[in-house]
Amino acid sequence: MKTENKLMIRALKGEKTERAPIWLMRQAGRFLPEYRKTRASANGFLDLCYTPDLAVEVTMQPIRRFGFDASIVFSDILVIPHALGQKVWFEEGVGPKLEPLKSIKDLEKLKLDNLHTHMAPVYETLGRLKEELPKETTLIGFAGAPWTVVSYMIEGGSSKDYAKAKTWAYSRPEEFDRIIDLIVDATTLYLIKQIENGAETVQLFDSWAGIWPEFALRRWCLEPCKRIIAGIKSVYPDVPVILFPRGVGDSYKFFAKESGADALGLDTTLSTEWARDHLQPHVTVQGNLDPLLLVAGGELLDRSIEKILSDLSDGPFIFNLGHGIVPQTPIENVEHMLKRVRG
Ligand code: 1CP
Repeated sequence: MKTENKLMIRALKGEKTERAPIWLMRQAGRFLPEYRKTRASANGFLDLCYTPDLAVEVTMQPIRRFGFDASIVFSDILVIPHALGQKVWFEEGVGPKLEPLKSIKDLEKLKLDNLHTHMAPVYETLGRLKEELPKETTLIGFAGAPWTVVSYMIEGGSSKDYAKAKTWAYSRPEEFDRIIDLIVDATTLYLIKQIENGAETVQLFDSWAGIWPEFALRRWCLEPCKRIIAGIKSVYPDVPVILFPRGVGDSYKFFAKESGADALGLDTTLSTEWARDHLQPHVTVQGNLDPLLLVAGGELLDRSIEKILSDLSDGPFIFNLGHGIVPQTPIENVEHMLKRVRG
């Protein structure tokens, strides 16, 4: 099937489709027993990302089981700092760790030169997926948005309050701009190359966008994402871009009108009625079931699915969660949700 005829792409291009396409953020991952099995056979998490045989396998697993309308390539947002030369590792049971940037001198050690060589396995994975996926399934490439990636680069891992990164931004904003700029450049090149290798749309994850006051949100989230999207569109004007500025509340409006994204991922807290009235006239919307409703199941799950569908199905819409699926999600609840969404 031609890309432009796929359900997901038609929705991304602003069409109200006969039914909502559905995929789930973090669909290839720890809630599947077959993922845990492949993961155990790999030599750590990064090995899984950089070994095409394994990355193709775990990307295909949720498609085989559930037949989602879209497939997101298995990788991680932290491959970008890794490719630039920062030390990145994943501690079992803890999560991602990085040797943190402590001063602007540390930025000088990071280089764009090896980006495509480092990412060659990811590009190969995309190319193979394009061949292997069912003909109607859309292949999604992705990257972290600059702020979200930079938060890990400065904090050295996950953070509760982002105090180091925010203090750096507020006290030496021009330095902080330079770090963000490097990630803008790397991410633009990386996503263009993902498209060249088979990605039919790309999603930018700004998972931690919701922690900034408005002026900073514009400077370090909206503007960098806008530049990446413009960079992609200058080469691939017809490839739709999805942006997920999680947690930004009312500011979703600016992202809808100014970012250049074709679609916005809505987080769990956003009112679907508000999104219908303020966002859907400008962009396709994607979301936003609470991942923990999918864990709990039952009546509240059913009512929440119905509400999302009834509020958003009159315009361009993609059904998804409001954040990534969690490991403890029962598989039967995912099957149940799929039936409800597909009717
Ligand atoms: O032990 C394991 O198996 C590792 C768990 C895991 C997985 C399955 C990590 C570590 N990353 C991933 C894959 C991943 N990460 C995908 C692939 C596609 C898929 O699973 O379907 C994607 C799209 C991501 C994106 C990602 N990584 C984000 C943005 C999305 C989001 O959920 O907000 C973020 C913030 C990360 C960082 C990261 N990598 C891994 C973890 C556990 C985290 C989050 C840590 C934190 O909460 O700070």
